[in-house]
Amino acid sequence: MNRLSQTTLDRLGESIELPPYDRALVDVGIVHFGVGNFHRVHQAVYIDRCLRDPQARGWGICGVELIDSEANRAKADAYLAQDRLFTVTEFAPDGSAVTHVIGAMVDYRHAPADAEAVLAIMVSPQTRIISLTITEGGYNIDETTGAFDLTSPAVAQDLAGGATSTAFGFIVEALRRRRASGTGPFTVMSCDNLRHNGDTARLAVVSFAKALDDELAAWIDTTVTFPNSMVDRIAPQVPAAMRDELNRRSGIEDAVPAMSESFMQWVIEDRFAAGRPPLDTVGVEIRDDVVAFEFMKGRMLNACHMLLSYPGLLCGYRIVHNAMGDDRLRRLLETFLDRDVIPNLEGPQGVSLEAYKSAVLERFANPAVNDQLLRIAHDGAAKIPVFHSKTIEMLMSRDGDLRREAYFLACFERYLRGRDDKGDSFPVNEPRLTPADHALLKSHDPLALLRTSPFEKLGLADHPEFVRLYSAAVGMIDAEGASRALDHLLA
Ligand code: CS2
Repeated sequence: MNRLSQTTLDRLGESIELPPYDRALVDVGIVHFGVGNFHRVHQAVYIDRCLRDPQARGWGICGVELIDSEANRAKADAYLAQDRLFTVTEFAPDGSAVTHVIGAMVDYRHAPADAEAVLAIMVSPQTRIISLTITEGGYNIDETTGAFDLTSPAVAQDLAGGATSTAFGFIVEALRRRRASGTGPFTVMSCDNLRHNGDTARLAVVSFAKALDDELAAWIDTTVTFPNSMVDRIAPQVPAAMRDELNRRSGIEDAVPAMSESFMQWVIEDRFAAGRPPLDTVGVEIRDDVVAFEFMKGRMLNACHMLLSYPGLLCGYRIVHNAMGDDRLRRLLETFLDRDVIPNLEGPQGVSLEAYKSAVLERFANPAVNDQLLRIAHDGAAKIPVFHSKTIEMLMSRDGDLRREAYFLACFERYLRGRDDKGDSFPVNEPRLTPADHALLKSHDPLALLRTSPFEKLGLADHPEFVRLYSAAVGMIDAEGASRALDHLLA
């Protein structure tokens, strides 16, 4: 097996797609925070394609990881040892797979060890975009007030001095220096899967700056741009066994291989303060109506992912396509889309929601991707309100059929106990739930979940019909299991 590095590239097998450009000629134009699987199979792949255009060689990526953990230090060492190259293996629904070596990341910094160097790169006039995949919770927005939370420990620490443990600290300090030196603004491009990701990034960055310097905040607000975007590609986790399997398949020894489905999509507003790579030439859709795409994806794809994961886990499944192979779960998703979502959703112009639905279900059923239900289930208390609240709200206001949403939340409540119908256990990871929420969940209140902080504002506990359906679903799951409860729901 060939160890991945710049010097071994010409020895890799013929079936491997290599970067067809000279990486030595590529300069950093984008500093990216959060080099996780999703970034590597999405933005990095699109930029890799852009770099084939000789005019676009100024758009290489400098990856930055903020969190100081052993895993991240190991990752930094791995990237260094393999010249910041990594493989992405894409699996099509027919089982065929292609491995690409992605060359777009030409620099990589582990911020805790290298903060000044990161700032120096961000301040360079060559750097024109700062992009982010720092997760939904990473924007530090207080769910109740909708405001940026200045009191969270990392933010408070950055505000107190140094400003180099959060992305906001780095961005605002870099902008302060750029303004002082007359270098001018850059674009802040969020690639996280949240509603109005650009507006959210603006809120976070401008609020952080305001807490330090009003004038700087006003300058940022008027000169920096924050395009909204819809990003989409399923990127499963890569546990050690899968890593070995990917390497065996490619014949390349990559310490950090990534994998994905073959599908990918990126729709973004054309708001770039200092230019952009030729994204439109590599399949990125540049449009003004990004919000319509966000809603479609969130309420259909992500909502269905969640709707598959909790009932699926309780029924004993762990892998997405296996759960999709259960005709009842597939029907649950289809009925949910047909009856609860599509009639209450306006899609983007020129896009058929029916076709989108079929594509989503086909993607979930792709047996080569092996995506994990637990990956999707993770942080449900934060994600469910984002992806399901609009549908619930609309069903409530139109006297719609709330049975599927009630069953879904009942399954989520039972999932929190970490045991499936057969008594097998699984890990539960819910960082959004507070100690008070956990105390409530342990109480004897049958509607405890509906009263926890993430769900409270949906008003579910005050809706008699929802309460009736939810209580019945919980009772049925307790008595006969989630699988039998699903039979009843579909009958
Ligand atoms: C998943 C997403 O974590 C989740 O909730 O639904 O990660 C999903 O795979 C991506 O949004 C696909 O683009």
